Order: sequence, then C-alpha cells, then structure tokens
Amino acid sequence: MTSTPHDDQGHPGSDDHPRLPQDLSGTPLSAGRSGALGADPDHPMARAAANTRASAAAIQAWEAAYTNAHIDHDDEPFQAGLIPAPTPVRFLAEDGSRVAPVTDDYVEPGADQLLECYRRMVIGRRFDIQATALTKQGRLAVYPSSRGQDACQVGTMLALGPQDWVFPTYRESMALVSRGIDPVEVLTLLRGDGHCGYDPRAVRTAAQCTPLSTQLLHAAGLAYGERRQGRDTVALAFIGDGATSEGDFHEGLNFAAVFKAPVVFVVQNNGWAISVPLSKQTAAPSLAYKGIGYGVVCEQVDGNDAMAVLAVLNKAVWYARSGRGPVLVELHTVRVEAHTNADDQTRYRAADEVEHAGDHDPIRRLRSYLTGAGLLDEERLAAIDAEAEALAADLRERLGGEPHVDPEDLFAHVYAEPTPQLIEQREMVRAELAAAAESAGGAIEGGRH
Ligand SMILES: Cc1ncc(C[n+]2csc(CCOP(=O)(O)OP(=O)(O)O)c2C)c(N)n1
Ligand SMILES: [Mg+2]
Repeated sequence: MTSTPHDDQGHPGSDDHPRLPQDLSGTPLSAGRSGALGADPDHPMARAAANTRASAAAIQAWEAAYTNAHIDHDDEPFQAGLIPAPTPVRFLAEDGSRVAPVTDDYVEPGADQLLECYRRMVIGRRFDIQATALTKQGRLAVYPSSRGQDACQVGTMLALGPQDWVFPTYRESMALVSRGIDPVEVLTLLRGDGHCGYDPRAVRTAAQCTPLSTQLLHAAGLAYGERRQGRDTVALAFIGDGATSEGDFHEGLNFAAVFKAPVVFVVQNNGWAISVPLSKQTAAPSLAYKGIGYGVVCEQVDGNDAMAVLAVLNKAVWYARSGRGPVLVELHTVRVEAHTNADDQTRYRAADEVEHAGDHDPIRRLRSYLTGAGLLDEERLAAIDAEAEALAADLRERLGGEPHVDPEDLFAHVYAEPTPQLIEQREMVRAELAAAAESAGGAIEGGRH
C-alpha cells in the first residue's frame, strides 16, 4: 500500500492533518466528454439529455462569464458542464472486460489504486458478512448491510485525501472500515453502546446519521467553513435514493452551489428506500439530473464497476478541491440484503429480484479484470482472503464479550452545552440508577441475614 501525497492534486501532504491508513491515489484528468448521446435520439435518456443540455449550455455560458475572472484554465473541468453522461459511466463489463467509454471525461485509475480497492472490497465484504452474523447472535442490535454496494463504499473512500471529511449514513459501516476506522468503533452505534464509537475529529468522519439527509447540511457547512479558513478540505457526503426526496437534500445542494462549498454528494441509488421502490420516489430520468437545477456539476456511474467509481470520484474530489464548487455523483447499485436485519424484503420485493440481487457483484467484476490483466495472482488473492478472515475473527472476538456502557453517556455529546431538558433527564437517570443500586445492595444485605 502506498501513501504518497499527491501534491499535483492539491493534497498538502503536510502534518497538519491526521494520516488515515489508506492509499490515496489522485489521478490526472482527461480531455473532454464525447459521444454525449447514444445512437437512438428517441431513447428517453437521449431526449432528457437533449433537454437538459440546452438549459445547461445557458448555465455554462453564465458560469463561464462569471468565473472567468476568478479561475485559471490550466486544468480540465467537466467538459459537458452540468450534464451527466446519458448512461451510467462504465469502464468494466460484468465479465471484467473493458468497454468503450460513454465519455472521455475520466481516466482509468492506476493499478495501485485498483488493487487497493480490490483488497478493501474483500475486507469490507467479509466485515459486512460478519456484522450480519453478529446480529443473529444478539451481539449487534441492528445492521444495515451494504453488500453489493462494496464498490461505492470503498471507491469513494479511496478518492479522498487525509485532510478530507466524510459524512456517512447508517449504511456506510463498510466505508468507515475502509477508511481505516476500527471496526469495533464503527459498530458501537449499531450495538447500542453509544451515539458514536470513534472520535469524529480524529478520523475526520462525522457520526453515522440516521435522520435522512441531515448530514448533507453538515457537510456543506463544514466544507464552506474549511474553505473560508483557507484550507483545501473536501467533504464527501453519502445519501440514499430515497433520501433525495427530503428537503435537506435540496437545501444542501443549493447552499453548496451558491457558496461554492467543496462537497462531493454521493447518491447510492440502490433502488429501494426500505420498501419504497425508486419509481415511487422520482420521475427524473436519473437522480444525477437533480444537480442541474442547482447549478451543480453531476454525473451518473455504474456503482458496481469499481474502476468507474474510482475514475469519477477521483475527478469529482479534484474538482471540489480546486474551488469550483460541489459535485453530485449518482452511483447506480443494488441492495442485495434487506434494508436491515430487522426487515423482511420478501414481502415487497419480487422473488426473482431477491434471488438475482447479487448477480452484479462488484468484487467478482474487478477480480476478473485484475487477474485477466496479470495484476493479481493466486498467491495475492489468498493473502487478501486471509487478511479478511483475520479481521472477521478479531471482530468476533472483540464483540463476543459483554459491553461496558455508562448510561450517562447517552446525554454527552448531544449538544455542546446540554439543554435544561437533557440535564433534567440525566438527573432522572442518575436517580433511577442510584435507587436500583441501593435496592440491589439491600437485597444482597438482606440475603446475608
Ligand atoms: C427524516 C427521516 N425520515 C424517515 C426516516 C425513516 N427511514 C429510515 S431509512 C429510510 C429509507 C431510506 O432509503 P434510502 O435513502 O434509499 O437509503 P438506503 O436505506 O437504501 O441506503 C427511511 C424512510 C428517517 N430515518 N429519517
Ligand atoms: Mg435506497
């Protein structure tokens, strides 16, 4: 694993920021988008792209006039302005072979980054399977699996620099492990032991957010604040397809666009919001198009193609860091498991869909490519599998014991200064615990007589 700072990408590589145990691989950017529409101009996607292209051209002209005075042009922004590719950006077919690019806006990630992505996906998948098993053993209260979304979870993290911030939802446990956070600390929330098991400032990762979309506003605010203080931090915020219907999604995009906050909004479109399908969520041709109305550069990607995820995220992070403003990336992916272990997806998902949900496996796809290209051999594959098994064994062992929790922790970190209501509730809990301890003591005393 390399840890070379990428000064050419604007990463300072200084000691100002904590180093996370990850491989950071910035990537130079390519020439313009081509072949913006498919062969059939009557295809709904082609028509939608034509409509949006017209309005985006106007916005682009405005943007160019507005920003010409402020930016230099020795770099290569998204050539199509705000318009996403007409079909999801894809580098690899299901069998791992290279496909003709739908756009030439992105360059292929380097071999080191691809190999590291494969390694982290295998480890992330093993972590996910282990966490699911722990719910069955009563060791975790709940677990929202991100199986099948492995390329989204890992590819996004690999595009970030050490100075960057992540704003995750409840589904991003795999991403947080990939970022280098201790898996036990990641699972503290889902075990019910506390609000957050890690120190968000130390690992530059906000607590996992259950209220939908609220984290986007936190990300926009942090990114804007960092920029105002002269730092080149990028905030990457996750959101699901269902949560794009929340008002906070729109407010977050608008704020970030108007104030050019360096945020990369990542929509993991897994087709479902618990039991609500995408078709009941939006009539938009792609969730990526939602960026256009706010003046946000946007893209849609095959989220099961790790190479495409890395290529687009590398550029999106660079773009945000360069000061041009936010980017919205929609990753088309698949939720293989139920919403959480507490959900029965057979009640609302067709049996056929459930059976084939895992067919688009991102790990298998990247492995086929890497082995075919001679970049991965049996020995290395076995070493990675062994590393993943060791992580799972360690997780089982450390989560096997009884948790040590202090109920008063519930009241810490809710607000910087506790509210009168919180103080009152804390006093109630204190009194209850004291009473319980006293009666337990009395029972023991009584037993001695
Ligand atoms: C503000 C708010 N409203 C409703 C909920 C209940 N809720 C939890 S998860 C969820 C579905 C979200 O779906 P999506 O955004 O697609 O994310 P996914 O679970 O698929 O990752 C809902 C409605 C919530 N947590 N917060
Ligand atoms: Mg969803």
